Amino acid sequence: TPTKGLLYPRESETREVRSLDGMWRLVRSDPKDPLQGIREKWYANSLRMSGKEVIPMPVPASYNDIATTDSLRDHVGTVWYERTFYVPRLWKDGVRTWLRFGSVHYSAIVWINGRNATSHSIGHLPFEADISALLNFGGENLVTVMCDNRLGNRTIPQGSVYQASTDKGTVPVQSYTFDFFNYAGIHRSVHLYTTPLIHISDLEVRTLYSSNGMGRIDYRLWVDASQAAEYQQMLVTNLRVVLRDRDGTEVGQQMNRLVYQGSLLVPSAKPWWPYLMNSDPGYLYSMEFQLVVACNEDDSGCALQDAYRLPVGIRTLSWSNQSLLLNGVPLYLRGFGRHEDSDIRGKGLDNALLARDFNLLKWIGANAYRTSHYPYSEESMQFADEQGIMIIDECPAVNIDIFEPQLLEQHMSSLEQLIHRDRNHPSVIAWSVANEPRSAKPGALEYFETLVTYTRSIAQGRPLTAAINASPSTCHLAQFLDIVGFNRYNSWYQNAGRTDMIVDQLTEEAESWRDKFEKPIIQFEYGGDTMEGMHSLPAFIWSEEYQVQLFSKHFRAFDELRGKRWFIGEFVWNFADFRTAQTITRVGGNKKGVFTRNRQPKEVAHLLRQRYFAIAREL
Ligand code: GCB
Repeated sequence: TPTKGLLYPRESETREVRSLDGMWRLVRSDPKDPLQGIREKWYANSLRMSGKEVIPMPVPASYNDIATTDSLRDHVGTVWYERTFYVPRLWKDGVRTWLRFGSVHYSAIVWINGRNATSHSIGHLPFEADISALLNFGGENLVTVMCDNRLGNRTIPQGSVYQASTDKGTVPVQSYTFDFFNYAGIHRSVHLYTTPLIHISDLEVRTLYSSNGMGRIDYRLWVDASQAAEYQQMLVTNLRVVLRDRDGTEVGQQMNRLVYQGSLLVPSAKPWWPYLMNSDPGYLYSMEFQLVVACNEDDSGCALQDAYRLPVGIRTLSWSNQSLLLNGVPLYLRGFGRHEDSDIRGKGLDNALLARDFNLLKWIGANAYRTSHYPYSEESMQFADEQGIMIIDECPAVNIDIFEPQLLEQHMSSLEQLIHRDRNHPSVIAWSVANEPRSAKPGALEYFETLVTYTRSIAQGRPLTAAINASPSTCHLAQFLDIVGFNRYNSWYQNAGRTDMIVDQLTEEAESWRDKFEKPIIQFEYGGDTMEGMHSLPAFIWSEEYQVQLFSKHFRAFDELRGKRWFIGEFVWNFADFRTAQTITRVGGNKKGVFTRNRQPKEVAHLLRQRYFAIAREL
């Protein structure tokens, strides 16, 4: 059992949390010599001593679009970040201090005061380290991060770096087959936080809701006492669990002696429901875990060691070869594929954007999205829990192409880290193990059999799916999944302009996935690029009219398919326009958004809104 915890940093009466977000300094290393900084020990002193240009760089944000040069935008290799911070004298004794990154893309090495603190690879996932031994308490500290954006054939996702001769000499060029821009940098928040010496290091909850109104929360907790003195470790540590409803009223309590797991029953529970399935969607309890040291036999004089509060939604998720059910009700998913992407900040976490996006999701009547093509921010997962938006949670394996053991290891690691991070979110209804892998290729069968068997062993009560673009007759992955998702661009990449072919082709394809695998079927991607403000009568590709026509035909096909209970969802590609690499098939980026990149509706948004609300009303 993995015990390495990555609990989201939350303050409590026993924990302090500080943000290290803000303006950092960045130095770009020479792409021809990405390891110069390591050789010259740039981490030993301020980057101002590196002799390189120092650029003020906001965190969180991608660094690519902040400056005005293509050399930073298209940089390949390493960049270095740093900032200083103070740590209170009081943190010296009796607590541990942790440094935690929400994500750095793609890989990172971190130093504190010139000494190595931690390293991590695979973007979009958090990592942390206990830095207590490296800090100057009551003084100034320096944190330095080397961030490397290079993708190779054993990274998740894959890419390749080749050398090209240019007017600046021979330089590395990054290529990749997925279309979203390979933004890089410190993409999510950086936190400094404390825990007591005996502290909760990890938590797992699973819930059930029965039709008689009984809720049940099974919980398990891991405790880290490794840095506590021996006499402290000898003290009997008990666990008190307190459940509070949304108003803060206590609705359950339990005291466990020496065991860190149990079940809490919640009579007349308020279940977690998705948006538009109930008048009070996204209902969350707060579950408070308290580690207490029992000083006396009768628990009098108990000392609180650590307290952590986890939002918990009580629901039952189940599935069959026909449907996916929440609290016993079959789901029909009205969804989107999305990206974390916006002007200037790239993939950097932005709360204004996050709030706007959820308002748009609700405005349009969606109830789900897929985190295409990588794990999204923890803050967005919390938002989805609260707003009742269901998540197909996808790992960063997009377009994987070469099936070999070292890649498989990374791929498994990305899923382990994703599931570990997100397993307690009620909004997560499935894990997606890949997007458009070359699943018809030799080697794919053994690869996916191993991958899926492993993922199933850690799946925490969720079904497994993937977004497939191979055909039912050639795909080696679909047979292992619980839900088969396919991506298909009828009347766009094939038969462009011929929206009259959509209904037949789509219904036939969905039927053949079903016939072959007898699993619930979802379309995870459909759409066409649409330039906002471009009009054409009759409809012509790239015009707003064409997007409307293409969607309308898909709706007709979906309506036919919905009659068959195994067709359980439709996902538009994409929620909003997004930045891509420079290619001749993309005008300023991928324009398949229903919303523009600055989150205003295209004409099709109004049509989709009518549909999503109409379906929601039927159910
Ligand atoms: C796909 C990919 C997605 C692309 C999309 C497109 O199949 O899964 O990442 O953005 O097609 O627009 O080409």
